[in-house]
Amino acid sequence: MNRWLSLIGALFLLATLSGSGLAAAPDPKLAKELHVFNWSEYIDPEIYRDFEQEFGVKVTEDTFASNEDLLAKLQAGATGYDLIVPSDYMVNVMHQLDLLAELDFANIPNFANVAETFLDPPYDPGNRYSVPYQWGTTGIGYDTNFFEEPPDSLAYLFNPDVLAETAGRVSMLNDSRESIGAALKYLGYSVNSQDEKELEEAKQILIQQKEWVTAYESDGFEDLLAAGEVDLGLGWSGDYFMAAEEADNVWYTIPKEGGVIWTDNLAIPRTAPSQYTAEVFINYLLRPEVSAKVTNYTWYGSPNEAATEFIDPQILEEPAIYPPAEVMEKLEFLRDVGEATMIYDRMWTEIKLQ
Ligand code: SPD
Repeated sequence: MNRWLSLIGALFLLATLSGSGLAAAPDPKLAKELHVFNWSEYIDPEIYRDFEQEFGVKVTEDTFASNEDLLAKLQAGATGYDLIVPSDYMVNVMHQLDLLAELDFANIPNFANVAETFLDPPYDPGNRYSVPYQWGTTGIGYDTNFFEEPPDSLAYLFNPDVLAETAGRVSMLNDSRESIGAALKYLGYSVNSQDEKELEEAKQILIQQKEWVTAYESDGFEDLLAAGEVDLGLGWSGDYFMAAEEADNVWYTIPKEGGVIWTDNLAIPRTAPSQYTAEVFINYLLRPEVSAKVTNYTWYGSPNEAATEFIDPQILEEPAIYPPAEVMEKLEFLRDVGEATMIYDRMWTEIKLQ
């Protein structure tokens, strides 16, 4: 009798556990480890730990500071990464170079949560190689102790008279496309110009600006501002807003001339050791609560529509994070500039060596 009671008890316990999801059988197709190559400070580290707990997959992360660094690393033969985070134009570049794996959306059903505006982007028609992760803008971070009014024009970064007047110490992104793009925009040109004359003008503007530039920095530019080491800088919206959570002298504005808007994406290198595990992780990141957790940490926009109700209202209501239509109209996506990429790279080296 006692044996029967224990057996019934055990069966009851098993049924309860599986009903609560706790006893889900481990998926034998999952790898033990997942290697992510990401921008720094671009995910709440708790998300890696939560995924590890639920799926039994240990996630390790390396970081890069620009799309060009990411590309160089893959081209140099780094084959250990399962998941990478290229921006829009870089998805296109990498696909052309046959560096990306085609995604199996049967493993990513939560892709249905992505807002329609982010589907079928020009850099990846049909989303065959990429899933949008976060989006944001490139603009001006500034020290509110130094500027009473927001320095809301690219003239604050590039016009020598304005710079002389404010005597601002400036940091610029160590990123050829972004910094040259900002100079092009200041001159009234497209951030994707392939015109050699326009590019030469932008180069001269960036050389002239060097008198005020104290750092070319893409990783930690917000810390320079928070520490009072620079007075303003060109940088990415969310990084400045993250710093503003701790440092009340930091704020961010989108220049009135406009600037760059971008979408960073989840993609899988063709050489990934475990494509399936990476797809399961992408699907996990697309859960509404998890996508919202990313945005509540990074202060960047989420392409996940189903996540909106879980995002901190302070983020949703901040016009420099979710800009109104009239500001959006002035923003431009960086595009693959094809052979002109070589001109951008050469110019960037020359500017920094001057
Ligand atoms: N700290 C994460 C920053 C991510 C920025 N990605 C922007 C790329 C725009 N070209």
